[in-house]
Amino acid sequence: MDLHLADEVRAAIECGMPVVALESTVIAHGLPYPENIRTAMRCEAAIRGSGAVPATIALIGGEIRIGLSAAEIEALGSTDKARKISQKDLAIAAAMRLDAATTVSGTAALAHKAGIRVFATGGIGGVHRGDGSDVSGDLPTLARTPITVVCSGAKVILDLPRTREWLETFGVAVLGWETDELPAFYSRRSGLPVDQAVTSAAEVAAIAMARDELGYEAALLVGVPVPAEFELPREEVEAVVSEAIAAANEEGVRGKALTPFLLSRMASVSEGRTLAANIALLENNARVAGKIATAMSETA
Ligand code: PSU
Ligand code: MN
Repeated sequence: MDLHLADEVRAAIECGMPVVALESTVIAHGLPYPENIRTAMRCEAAIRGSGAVPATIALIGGEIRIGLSAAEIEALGSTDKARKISQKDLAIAAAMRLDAATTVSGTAALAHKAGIRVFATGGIGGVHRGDGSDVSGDLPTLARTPITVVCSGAKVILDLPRTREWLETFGVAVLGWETDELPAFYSRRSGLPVDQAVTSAAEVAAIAMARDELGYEAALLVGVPVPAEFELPREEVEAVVSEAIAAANEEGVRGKALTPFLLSRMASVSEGRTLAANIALLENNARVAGKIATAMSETA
């Protein structure tokens, strides 16, 4: 299966220049139009501002694309036809020549295969609330993919303590960017510990390289808190989440439709404040990921 790398991304990988992968599910299913397109472009700009090359990943007509043009991002953000796919669906989407947006799971797998070492997103998937039978495909992919994922923790619609335990059990090391707690997406703190607080991109790069030298195959997760001015208080978030989950139960929304449903419901209930926080943390995570990728290529 060929990976189609954008020229700029291919050149950067070949010369050991820093590259940061971005997912496309957040564009196609996570944010409303037109904020999705604007945010995707701002994340790319933030990565460039940190000295790295952005590579947004998606499938177009079944072709695995590592690095999209602005026009391709625009197209992906304007259609509701792109399927949301995780790692398990990659073969299906490629063989069936589908247009598809990759989740954290699908993006991490493809980025690693392309030789990209850092990936930025908003919040990873995890163990959903309730009986725990809905567990995101993001988690098992992270447990077997040696890449560095920069995020603001897991999405707050999830059962965060169980998601944290899952990462512990399956050996995904969790770092806190200037914090000793795993961020809680819209909120800076979760009360859940990280394995190590870090204060610089060089520290993350050193840990990632030590992981590689040890031949350890799991991802390194870097939790970056949402910028303080966009933070929502946890109690307010809980109220919004409960409302959204109740609505999902009432409407019988399940499976992969659940996360997009909850995100959009919360945005309307909070009058756009969850959306503003989501956009701010995505852009900030992209900026931090760019710094980490730059530190990695300086020390490689
Ligand atoms: N983070 C965001 N918005 C999103 C997502 C993450 O800020 O829309 C997406 C990611 O692509 C993640 C997916 O992989 O939600 C998880 O969905 P699920 O629970 O169905 O695995
Ligand atoms: Mn899910």
